[in-house]
Amino acid sequence: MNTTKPKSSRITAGSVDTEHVSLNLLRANDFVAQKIREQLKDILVINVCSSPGSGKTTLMQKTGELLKGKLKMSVLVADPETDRDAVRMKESGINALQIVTGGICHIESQMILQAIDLIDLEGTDVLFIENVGNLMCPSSFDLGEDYRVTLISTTEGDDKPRKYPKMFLTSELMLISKLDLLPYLPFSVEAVTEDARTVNPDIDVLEISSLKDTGLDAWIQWIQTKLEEKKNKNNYK
Ligand SMILES: Nc1nc2c(ncn2[C@@H]2O[C@H](COP(=O)(O)OP(=O)(O)OP(=O)(O)O)[C@@H](O)[C@H]2O)c(=O)[nH]1
Ligand SMILES: [Mg+2]
Repeated sequence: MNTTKPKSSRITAGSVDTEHVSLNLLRANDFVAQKIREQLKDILVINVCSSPGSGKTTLMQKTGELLKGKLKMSVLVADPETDRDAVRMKESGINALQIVTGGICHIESQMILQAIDLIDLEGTDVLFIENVGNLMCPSSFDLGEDYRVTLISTTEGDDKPRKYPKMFLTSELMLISKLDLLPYLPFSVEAVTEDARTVNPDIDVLEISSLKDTGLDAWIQWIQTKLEEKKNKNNYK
């Protein structure tokens, strides 16, 4: 797989590659994303995506609890309306800033560029960006993140990765969330994993339940490993 292309112009089977006959419409977004990457070179940046309600904010709250005393996390969270998610995170003691997109169905890099000037990132080790709940539009927008993590909850059905391939093609990790509901649903962990790996053979997969604290140790370990790798890479530069 060609992983050198910007995520905005990676295509999946069934798409038409118009690269040689049209402009890259997201070039300005990619340019700003690169600026963010340079500005946040000492912070691990993780773009958290999913359908509405798959458990992103609940996972952020749990992650804050589990990282307490180990790493400092901050969150930029976007929703079309309301500051409910930032309020929930602040109530959990997390440094969070709400981006209200005013109806826009995804985050663009210029929103993050402005938001990082408004949030205090002093001492932050990991910056999470909770994207707008949507498996389609956010997939095209590079936000200057190091990693993209997509949640797929057991209530959504196990057939989604190939229906919404770009999200999974551009993610490094798929979190199968709400695992506690598995006994009540016709959802196969094997089927969803196979579907995702058909689109992206390299995608990591973890199974979690934020409600029942299942699989969260592996998630925290994944974050810590990626942070260590980024720090080591910076030291060798
Ligand atoms: N059973 C179960 N429910 C969960 C779990 N995680 C989250 N939920 C519930 O799922 C609902 C949506 O959770 P949120 O964390 O708000 O989901 P979200 O992805 O942030 O939602 P949006 O920001 O609106 O896209 C809430 O009622 C949560 O309590 C889980 O592990 N198990
Ligand atoms: Mg949320």
